Amino acid sequence: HDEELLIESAMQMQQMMMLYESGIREIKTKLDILSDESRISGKPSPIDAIKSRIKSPRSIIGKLKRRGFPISLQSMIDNLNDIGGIRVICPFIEDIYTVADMLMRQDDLTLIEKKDYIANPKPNGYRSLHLILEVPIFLAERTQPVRIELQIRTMAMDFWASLEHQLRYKSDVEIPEHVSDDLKKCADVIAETDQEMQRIAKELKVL
Ligand code: 0O2
Repeated sequence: HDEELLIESAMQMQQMMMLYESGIREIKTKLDILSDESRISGKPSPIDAIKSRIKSPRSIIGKLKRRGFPISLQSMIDNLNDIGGIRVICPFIEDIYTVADMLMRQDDLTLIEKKDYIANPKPNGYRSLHLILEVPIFLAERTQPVRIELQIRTMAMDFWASLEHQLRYKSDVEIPEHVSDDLKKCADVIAETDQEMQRIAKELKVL
């Protein structure tokens, strides 16, 4: 009996992961098509790179526990929006909104939530546009909607966020206040550089 229960829950987990992988594939294909379209028309692509990941079972359970949600498959689907995540890296700030608008115009995608940490950066200096998108997955006998978290940011924003994330997780000690201030200053310098690069691109009529 134990064996059957174990197989049953392993299969449910496998099916859930398959759904999130399919959701990522669907949205990545849409992004690839938009990128190819620009390339073919001779315009610079608003997309520099696309990364994706499925949250590991350990971090899924950690997040459910931290937020006080039940630990079950249904609870994961209902309460977490970032089991499947895609990160889109753009050359310029304006490209971020171009990509977001292009996706939001596609009528099989539903925008569940939008957080603009570029217009409203986090107090620590974090900048990115976050979208939670719902995409339908067509299975043999039913259609299952799946939520995917999209983080869209410039190369410069990605540089800061990746290093800040590493520093935060690798450091054994609590980050002292003067170090947080230094990191915030770096984020602000990077944001100014992003603006300046965009101005230059416009002057050269590349954007
Ligand atoms: P990981 O390891 O990247 O997966 P929600 O996830 O929507 O329920 P929240 O926190 O309101 O909850 O979502 P939000 O603000 O949209 O941020 C979620 C993700 O954005 C994080 O996922 C990070 O990837 C990224 N992020 C948010 N703030 C920061 C920040 O200050 N620095 C960096 N480097 N990344 C940030 P996770 O699950 O926290 O982590």
